[in-house]
Amino acid sequence: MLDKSPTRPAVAVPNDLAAHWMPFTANRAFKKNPRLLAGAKDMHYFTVDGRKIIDAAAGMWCCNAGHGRTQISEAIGKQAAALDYAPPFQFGIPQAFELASRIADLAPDGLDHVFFCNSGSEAADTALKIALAYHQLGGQGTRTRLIGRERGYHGVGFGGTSVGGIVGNRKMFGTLLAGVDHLPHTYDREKQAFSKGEPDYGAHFADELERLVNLHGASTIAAVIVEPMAGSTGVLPAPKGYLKRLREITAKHGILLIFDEVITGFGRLGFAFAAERYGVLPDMLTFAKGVTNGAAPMGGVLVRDTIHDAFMTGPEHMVELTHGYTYSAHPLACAAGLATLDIYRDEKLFERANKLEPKFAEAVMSLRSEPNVVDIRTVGLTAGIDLAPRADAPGKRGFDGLNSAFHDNDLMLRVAGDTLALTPPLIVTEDQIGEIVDKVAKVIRAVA
Ligand code: PXG
Repeated sequence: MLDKSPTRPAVAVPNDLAAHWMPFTANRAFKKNPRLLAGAKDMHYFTVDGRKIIDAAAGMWCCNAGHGRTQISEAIGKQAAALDYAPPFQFGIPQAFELASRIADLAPDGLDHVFFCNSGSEAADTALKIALAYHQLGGQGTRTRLIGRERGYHGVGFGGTSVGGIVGNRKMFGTLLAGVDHLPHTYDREKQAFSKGEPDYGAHFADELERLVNLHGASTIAAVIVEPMAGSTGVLPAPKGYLKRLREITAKHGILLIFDEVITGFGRLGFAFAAERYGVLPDMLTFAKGVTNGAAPMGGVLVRDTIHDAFMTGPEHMVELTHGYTYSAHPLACAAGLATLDIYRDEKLFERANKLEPKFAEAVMSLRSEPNVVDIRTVGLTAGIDLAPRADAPGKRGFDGLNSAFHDNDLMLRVAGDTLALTPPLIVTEDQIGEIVDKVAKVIRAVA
């Protein structure tokens, strides 16, 4: 029962979990056996009952500089005291311009403009809308079709859900956007199992775009959106040469290419953005999560000059893009973002991730002989470990792994179905990688 008593005393632990309908959570199971967090510092979370949990998930792919960074919390506090909120439509704050310039500096040359929003979902929808509007402005208004990819995740807005390729996220929500199609995903276990980094096999999956062009006609297609490394569906790195080929085909047909770098941005693959790792320049690039180290909600879209400039025509008193959010470039998020980028720069965290990649890959690959492990993929400071599903209940072994990790092994990891995902903060040490891998081995045995 929901306790609405006004006299209820403030307590550290809630006495009723009913009111909060939790997102992407097995609510009933959680509320029977909660995983409640009270604090965090560096590589660890603290539970409400005082246990110290090593964070192998960077929160949820967010906290690349680790937790409790005072530089960030102080910047947020100062900003809240100085200017709590400013309207982002027709007004601006200096910090928003500074942050946009610094993000553009980190991005490959050509991606020079930033449109801010508050999440990865909003970033995906924003990029898709910019693509449609751009083609309309250029006299190519027939280009309305959007292409995503199977096993892709672009958040939960109607746009992102439509181009997304996860059946469980799509099937309850009706017809979604019209005129969307999907590339095949790039995973083939038989040919790619236990690959470190980008698998050798699979560049040809990009050629499927030619098939969609032949089917629909290039003049109907606005944009293709892909994650350079599919994160949510279990860490699927792009095969070698795949993204280059996708770039060639999109360019040939006048189709915009959008990289969703909500996970891969800000160092996860050892570079500021995966676009740099792969030497491929997309037309737009979405980011979120790591931009503020998770300390304040923020997302955004990096946009190529040619696209941005196409909007900067018409009467100067007119709004060029009728899109934006009340909290676009929120002062607290901008302050958090600036402090976060300082830390990434001063501690050279992207380079650190790059250097640690081979050691991380080797350590995680040592799990291949553990029970039920059918594949392991690693790239950057990220790994996906596929466990064979229980015959009667797909996803149960993974879910049991999440619980075993948290309750019995003082470990936080991500789970996607029966895949365990590791994506620790980039401050992780080699010893801590060893500790995480040891704990994961115990979890895998516990759910055998
Ligand atoms: N794009 C990508 C590539 C993402 O990974 C989003 C968009 C949406 O971001 P927001 O901020 O709207 O949630 C994401 C989010 C997981 C997991 O366990 C991954 C995400 C979210 C929740 C869980 O893999 N990614």
